Amino acid sequence: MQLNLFASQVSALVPVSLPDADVRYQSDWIAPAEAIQLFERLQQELPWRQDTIKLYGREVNIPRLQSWHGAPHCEYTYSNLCMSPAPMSPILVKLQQRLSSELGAPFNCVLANWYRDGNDGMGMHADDEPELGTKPVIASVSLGYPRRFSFKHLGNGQRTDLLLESGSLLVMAGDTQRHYHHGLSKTRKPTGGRINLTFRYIPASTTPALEGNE
Ligand SMILES: O=C(O)CCC(=O)C(=O)O
Repeated sequence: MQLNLFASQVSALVPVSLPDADVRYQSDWIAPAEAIQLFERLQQELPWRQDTIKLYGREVNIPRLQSWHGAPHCEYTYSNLCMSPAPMSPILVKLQQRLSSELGAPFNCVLANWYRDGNDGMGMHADDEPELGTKPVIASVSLGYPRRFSFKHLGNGQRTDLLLESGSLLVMAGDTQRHYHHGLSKTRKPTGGRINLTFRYIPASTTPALEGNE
C-alpha cells in the first residue's frame, strides 16, 4: 500500500511551554491510519537489533530494539557499542525530506527505537554530543501506542510530561539539550508497541561518537 506522507494537515507545530527551551509539538503530523501503516512497515522492514550494554560488569539488554540509519560517516557509539549506519530506507528518506523542507533544517541520520510494551523505555538523557552542534534540531516522530515523554530542567529539577501520540512530531531545538534531560518512562499499564524516529544532523567533517542511553 502506498503511504501518502505529504497529505495536507490542518494543524501545525505549536510551542510547548518550557522555560529555556525551544520545543514544538504537532499531534497529527501524520494522519492516524497512515501512522499505523507506517508503524507496521517499519516494524517489518528495519533491521532491528537487541543491543546490550555493560552495567556493573554485566551485559544487559537495553530495554528496546533499535536501528541506526544515515549517511556513511554517521557512526553511533555508546557503552563500547559502535553502530555503523544502515542506509536510509526509501520511507525514511521520504520522512527526512519532508522534515527538512517543513522545518528548514538538514537531517542526515535517524535513530529508530521500537518500544515493544511498557517494559521498554529510555532513561533520562540529553542529545548533547558535540557532533550534533551547540543547538541541535532533533525531530522526533512517534508511531503506535501513545507514551509519556518527560523533560527535566537541569537547573531547577522541574519535570514536564507530554503524551506523544501516534503520528505526532516533536521538535527539540535551540538550548533544549543544554537545559533539559528527556526520556521515556516505563509503565506497568497494558501498553502496545511504539516506534519512535529521531532525525538528527551530523556534519561530515566531524568524527561522531554519539553517547547512547540505557
Ligand atoms: O522514544 C522517544 O520518544 C525518545 C527517543 C529519544 O530520546 C532519543 O532517541 O534520544
